[in-house]
Amino acid sequence: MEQYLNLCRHIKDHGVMKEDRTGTGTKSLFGYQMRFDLAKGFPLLTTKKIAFRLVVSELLWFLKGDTNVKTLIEANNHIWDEWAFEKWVKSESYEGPDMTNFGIRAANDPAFKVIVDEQMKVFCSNIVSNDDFAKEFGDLGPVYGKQWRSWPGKNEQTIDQVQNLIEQIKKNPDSRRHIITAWNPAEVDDMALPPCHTFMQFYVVKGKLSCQLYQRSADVFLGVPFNIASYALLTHLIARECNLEVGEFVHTLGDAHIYLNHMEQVETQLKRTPKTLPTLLLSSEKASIFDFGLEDITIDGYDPHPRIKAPIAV
Ligand code: THF
Repeated sequence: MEQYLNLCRHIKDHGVMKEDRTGTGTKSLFGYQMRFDLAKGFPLLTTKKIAFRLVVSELLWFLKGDTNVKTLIEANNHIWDEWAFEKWVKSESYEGPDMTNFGIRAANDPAFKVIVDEQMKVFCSNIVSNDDFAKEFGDLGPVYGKQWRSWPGKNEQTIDQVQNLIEQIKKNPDSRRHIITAWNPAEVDDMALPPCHTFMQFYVVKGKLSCQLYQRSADVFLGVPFNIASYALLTHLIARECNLEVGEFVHTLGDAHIYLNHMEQVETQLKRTPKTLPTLLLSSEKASIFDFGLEDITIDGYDPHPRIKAPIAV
């Protein structure tokens, strides 16, 4: 995973200070590309520990067309909580302490973070125990799952981009139209967060399936290691379903940034030496990519350096 460390170094050396929506501040640059040969091991970062089960449960959540955080929270995956929580604390139903700009305030004020964490616990337990609450506040709007599996088309019909993609790869591998887009301009304003990984294209040559992702906004320390693993996994799953070997994952970034409150963590990581990449194991029992469960996807030989904590920008 030298590619990832090179990206960090490149932003450190050539990035420009840039303000952002979250108020955290970033060092940023525009346009960068990494390539991962998936035959050479599964690209799960080894210079810090990544919780692979969170990558898997998030991808399966997208693939099932789900947009409600209830499913993730029940799988003990909390990486999307903040965006649903934000809807709740801005609503009439919320009666707790003032949560205006809770993300940036919690990052700067440990006492306030304790209060946010308390309210977040209340939120998560309401989501799990109360179906009406989960329907109203757990849904993130028409985010990835909706656009991937049921993009609103003509005459009330919906388009299943993932199913269509698989069919087309099988029927017409040489096609230059193997595309899935999550960026739906008509619906972006209704999403809790507009998609960061916006557009992907698949490519088949010599029996190998490659995938390129265009990511408009890349949180290099927290998000990018997840995003690499997620799309590498998706490529493996689709290749398996189409009887192809895996080729490359090409990761193209738009605004590639390191949040200023992640700089120290990035430095720590740059001092570490990458280890051997793990291997992905997929169950051979499931016929369709849509039937895969958490237990069907595992990683073998993953021996990373320890976890490095960092606050998420909301
Ligand atoms: N917002 C921001 N600011 N960055 C992102 O990377 C991001 N995402 C998704 C949506 N909004 C985003 C969410 N993806 C973590 C990882 C991925 C996320 C969100 C959060 C995270 O906090 N990871 C911790 C571990 C968390 C845990 O163990 O629960 C880590 O240390 O890796 C980009 O798609």
